[in-house]
Amino acid sequence: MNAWFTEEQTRDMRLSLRVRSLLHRERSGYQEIAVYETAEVGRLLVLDDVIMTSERDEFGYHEMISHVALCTHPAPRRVLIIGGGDGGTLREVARHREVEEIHMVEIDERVIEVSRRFLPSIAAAFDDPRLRLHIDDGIEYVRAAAEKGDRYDVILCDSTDPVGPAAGLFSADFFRNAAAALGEEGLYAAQTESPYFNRELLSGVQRDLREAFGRSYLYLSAVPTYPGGLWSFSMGSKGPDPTGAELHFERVEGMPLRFYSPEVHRAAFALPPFVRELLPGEARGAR
Ligand code: AG3
Repeated sequence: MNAWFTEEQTRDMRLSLRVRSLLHRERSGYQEIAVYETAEVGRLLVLDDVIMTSERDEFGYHEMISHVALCTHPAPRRVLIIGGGDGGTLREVARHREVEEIHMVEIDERVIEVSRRFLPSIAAAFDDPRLRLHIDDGIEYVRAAAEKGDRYDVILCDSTDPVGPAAGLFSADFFRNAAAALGEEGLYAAQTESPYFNRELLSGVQRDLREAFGRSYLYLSAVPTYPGGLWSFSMGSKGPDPTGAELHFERVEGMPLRFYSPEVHRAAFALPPFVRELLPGEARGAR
């Protein structure tokens, strides 16, 4: 069969995957949702022609967006996931027994339904009794949580690219609300795109996180189906230092992880100079 799915990753660069079959396609109230069976990366979830996740490489993303913060916070009991409708981040958070409540706010219920049906290995924890699912706009949800004086320990932002409705999830205003919705030792971690192709976004996010939280960090992972393959995550912290000495790696002992490990946690913060220069001025020399 000679059918291909192609993502236009930048105006001048494309990634194509050979498609064995189209498993599902629908238009929800928010976007077009498609699931392909591909030859190279297994099942592939696509929203508006942009790759969200694949069975083959999702672990480098979901393990790294979750366990870095969850092994850094001194006692992560209440966790909020923003977006993440495929359930991969939820699956990783749910592995943590010290987590007591998992709130997830996803704008498009159909992404959850489609993922549960076609990506069962990723959407594996939607029946966890600790889960409180909110079908809502994450930006509004966090604003309301900040006003109510909610106190999460960790907030994870598993968003789409910073275009359309997700753009606000990368704004200084949103970071201030996230900081206000976190407890004293609160940690915020978000996917922040490619250090090759989204440089201005990334340095802006770092600057704004530092302003909202006091501390910001940048770390890297590998996701071959995303533009450039090298992928960044940014963290805002009200206290705990993910590069410091007080980490809680015993929490992941025995988990069947394929990307995250204590060594990888530490190594992920080692930044090539072309990435380090995206950090706010005073942080550049420090690491
Ligand atoms: N969130 C999407 C990351 C952005 C991918 N960008 C792209 N392909 N242009 C991942 C959702 C996984 N839970």
